[in-house]
Amino acid sequence: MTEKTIFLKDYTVPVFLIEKTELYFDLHSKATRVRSRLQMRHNPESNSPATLLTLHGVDLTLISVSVDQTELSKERYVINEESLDIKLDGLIDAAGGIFDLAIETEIDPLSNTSLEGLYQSSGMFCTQCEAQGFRKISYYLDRPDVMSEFTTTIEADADDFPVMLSNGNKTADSILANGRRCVSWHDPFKKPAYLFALVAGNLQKIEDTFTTMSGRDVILQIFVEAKDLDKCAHAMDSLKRSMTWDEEVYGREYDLDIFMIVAVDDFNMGAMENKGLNIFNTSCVLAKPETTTDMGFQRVEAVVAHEYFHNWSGNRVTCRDWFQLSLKEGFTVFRDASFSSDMGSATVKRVEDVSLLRSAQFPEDGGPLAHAVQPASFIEISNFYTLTIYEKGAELVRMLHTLLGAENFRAGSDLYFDRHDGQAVTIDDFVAAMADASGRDLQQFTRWYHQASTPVLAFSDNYDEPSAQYTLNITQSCPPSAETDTKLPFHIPVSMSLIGEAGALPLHLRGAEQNNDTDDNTQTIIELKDFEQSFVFEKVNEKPVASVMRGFSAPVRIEFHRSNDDLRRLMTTDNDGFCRWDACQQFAINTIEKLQVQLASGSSSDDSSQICEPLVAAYRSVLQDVSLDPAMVSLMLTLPSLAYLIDIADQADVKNIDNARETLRLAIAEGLHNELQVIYQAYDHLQAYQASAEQIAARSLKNTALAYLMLFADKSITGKDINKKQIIEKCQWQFSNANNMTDVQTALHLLVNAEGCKAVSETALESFYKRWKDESLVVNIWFSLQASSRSAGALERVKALMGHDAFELTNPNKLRSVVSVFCNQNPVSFHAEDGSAYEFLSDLIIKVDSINPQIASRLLTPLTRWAKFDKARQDKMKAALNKISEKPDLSKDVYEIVNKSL
Ligand code: B3K
Ligand code: ZN
Repeated sequence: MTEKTIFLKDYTVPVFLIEKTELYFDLHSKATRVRSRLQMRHNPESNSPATLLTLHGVDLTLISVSVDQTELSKERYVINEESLDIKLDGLIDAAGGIFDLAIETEIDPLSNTSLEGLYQSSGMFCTQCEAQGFRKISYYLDRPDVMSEFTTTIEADADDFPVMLSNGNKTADSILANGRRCVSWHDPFKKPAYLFALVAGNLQKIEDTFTTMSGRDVILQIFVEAKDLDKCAHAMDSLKRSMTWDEEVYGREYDLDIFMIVAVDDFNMGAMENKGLNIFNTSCVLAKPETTTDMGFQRVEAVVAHEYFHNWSGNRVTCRDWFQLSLKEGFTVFRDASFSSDMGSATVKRVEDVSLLRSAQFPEDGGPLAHAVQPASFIEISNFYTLTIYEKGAELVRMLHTLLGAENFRAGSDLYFDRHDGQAVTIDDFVAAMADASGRDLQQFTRWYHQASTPVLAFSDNYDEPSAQYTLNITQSCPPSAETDTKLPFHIPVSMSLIGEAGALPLHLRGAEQNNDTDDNTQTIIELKDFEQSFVFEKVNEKPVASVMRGFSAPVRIEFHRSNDDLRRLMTTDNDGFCRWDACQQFAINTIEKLQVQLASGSSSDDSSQICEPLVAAYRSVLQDVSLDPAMVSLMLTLPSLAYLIDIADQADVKNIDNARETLRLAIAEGLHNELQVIYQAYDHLQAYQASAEQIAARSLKNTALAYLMLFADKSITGKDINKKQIIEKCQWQFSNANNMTDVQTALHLLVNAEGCKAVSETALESFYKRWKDESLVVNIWFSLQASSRSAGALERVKALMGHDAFELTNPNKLRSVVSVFCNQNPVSFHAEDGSAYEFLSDLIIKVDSINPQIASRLLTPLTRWAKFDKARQDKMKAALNKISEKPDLSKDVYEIVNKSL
C-alpha cells in the first residue's frame, strides 16, 4: 500500500462554496439518517469550470442526491472510497453557478470506534470533526476554507435523549407525531465543517451567566453525567476567568448568546473548540479536591481557557488549509499560557512549558518525524497535531511578542482580527499583521515556520579586566532534517543580563542605543540574525556571569560551558526565575554526566559522593533562601527528567543514565536530610483545599521533600540515628488522611516505588481501588501509578492491568494511563534489553489500529526514537516497526508514522 501525500504547494481555492448548510439528523444507534441541504455556489475565484463537483465522504452509505429538487440518476455520480463525484454539466445555471444540493446518507454511530465523525459512547451521541471528521457524517466540502452558515435539526427518542445540542442558538423544540423529539439550532457565524458539533444524551447541567464588556448576557452551561455534577464548578470558574481575561488582554468579546461545554469519557484528545459547543474529554473538565490532583485542576483551567480562546483565534479567524494548523494552535497555546501565567506563578508556568519542550518537543524535532511549524506536506493530517505545531508554534508567537513588545504585539493582534474576521487565512497573514502594526521587518523571522529541527546556540565569553570589557560570542546552527538539509540563520531574540556577585549589573552594550523606555538597564534583548555574532559590553567593573535566554527567550538548545561556581551564582543570585532553575538543571546534568562515567568505570561510591557534593552544597544555599517561592524550590530540587537526559545523550544507555540520576537523588536525600525534614514538617498541615497558586506551591514542595525523605528511608545506608520507619509511617499517614488527591497520589506513588514497602503498598493499592472504583478518572490514576512503577516486572504488570475489569481497549484515557504511561514514563522497563516491551507495543498497535487509528498512531511515538539507543535495541525497535509496516490494511495514520520513521 502507498498512501497519497498532500502538498501545501498544490493548494488551490475551492471550486465551489457552500453558502448555507441545513442538516437533519434522524438519530439511531446503528442507522442514523443524515439529510443535508446545501446552498451551493461556484467560486468566482476558481479557474475550474462548474461542471464537476467532488465532495469528501468516508464510510457513508449514500441514499440519494438531488440537484435543485431533482433526484440524480446513478449515471450522474460516482462513489469513490473517499469522495463523491457529481457531474453537473447541463444541470445548473452555469452563469450564476448557484444551485441547491440535497444529499441523504446513512451512518452507523454505534460501530464507530474511531471516535471521529458521529459516534455513540456510553449511550450518548457526540461528534468530533476536526480535522476531517465531517466527511464521516455527510458528503461535503470538508476543508476549512469552505465556510457556511449552519442550521441543524436533531430528531431522537425524547426519553433517552433529553439533551440535544448543536452549534449556535436553539430555535425550535417540539414533539413529532411519531413521539420523537425534534430540536433545531442555528449558528449565525459562518464556519468550516470541522467546527460543527452535535450532542444527544442523558445529561445534567450546571448553569451560570457572564456579562460581556459591551453588556450582553451570555448563558454558560456545562453538561455532564448526573454523577459528575459536583465536579463542574472549577471548569465554570475557569471559563468565566477566561472570558474576562480575553476581554482585558486581547479586547475579544464572546459573540453568541450561549456557550456550552459537554464532557465525554471516550475522546481522542483533550477537548474541541466547536463553535458555541465545546466538547471535552472528562479528564479536562471534571475536578474536585478528593478526586483530582493539582495538576488536574491546572489542566482543566488551561484547557477550558484554550478552547474558549479559540473562539477568536481559530473560529472567527480560521485556517485556510491544514498546513496552517499552527496559525490557530500556536497562537492559542501562547494565549492560554499567558492566561495561566497570569492566574498563577509566571515562572513556574514557564519552567513547566520549557520542561515539556525539552523532554518531548526537542526529541520530536530531532527525530525522523521532525517537521516545520508550517509543514510542506502530510499524508494524514491527524498526525500533525504535534508538540511542534502546538508548543513550538506557541514559542514562535512568544518570540514575536518579545521582539515587538507587548504594545505592538497587541496592535498586531487587533489588526489581525480586524482584517481577517470571518476569513480562513494563513500564517503569513498573521505575521504580516504583526509586521504592519509594528513597522518591524519580520521577513527573516518567518524562517522559523519553514525550517524544522531545534537550533543550537553556542555561547562563549571573555572578560578583560583592565578595559572592563565583557565579550559574548554567539554562534547559531541547526541540524539537518527531512524537509531542509541546509538551514539559513534564524532571527533569534536573546534576552540577557550580566550577573555580578551581588546581582544584575547595568549594561552598556557597544553600538546599541540606550533603551530609555524602561527603568531596567540590567537586561537587554539581543537580536541574533547571523551565524556568528559578538557583543561587547563596556564599563563592566567585575567579572560577570552571563545570564542568557532569560525566560527562555527562544526555543533553542543552549550550549554554554560554565563552571560550578558560575552556575551556583546563577542559582542563587540571578533575578530571572527561569535562569535560576535552568542553572540548577545544567548543574544537575553536568553532575549526572560525571556520575555516568564513574558508574560505568565501576569506581567506588566515595567517588560518587565527591561528584555530587558541589550540587548538594548549592542546593543547601537554595534551601536557605526564604524569599524563594516554594514552587520554585520544588522545581529546582527536581532533577531533569529521564526523557530529557535521554534526548541530550548522543547514544542513551538508559540504565546507566537512570543509575546516575538515582545516585544523585540519593546523595541529595542524604546530604539535605535535615533541611528536607524541616520543610516537610513546615508544610505538613491540613487545610481546606484550594487550587490556588500558593497552596499548590506548598503541596509541591512538601511532596518533593517527602519523595527525598522516602528515598532516604528506603535506600540510605549512611543514615544512622534517624528513624526511617517514622518516615514510611508519615507517608502512609498522608496516604490515608490527606483531604486531596495530590497528597494521596504522591504518597501512594512513593509507597509503590519504595523497595522496602511491598506489603504496605499492595494494601494501599487495593484500598485505593476499592474506594475509587466508580470514578473512572481516579481509576486512571491508579492504572498510571502501577504502569510507571520502577519495581520489577513492569511489563507483566501492564499486561495484567490490561486484563483488569476497569480497562477498556476502546477508551483512549485507559490506553493512555496504562500503555502510554508505561512506554513513555517507565523508560528503564520499556527499554528492557530483551526487547519484550517493543514487541508488546507493536502487537498492541496493530490491534488498536483497527479500532482507533488516531490513538494507534500516537502510541507509536516511543518506537520512532530508535536512533537514540544502542545497536541491539535499535534493531529490535526497527523490527517492531517493520512488523507493523508489514500488516496489510494499516490506517493512513499508522502507515505514515511507521514509514517515515523506518
Ligand atoms: N483543535 C482540537 C484538536 C483537534 C484534534 C483533531 N485530531 C483541540 C485543540 O487544540 O484545541
Ligand atoms: Zn487548540
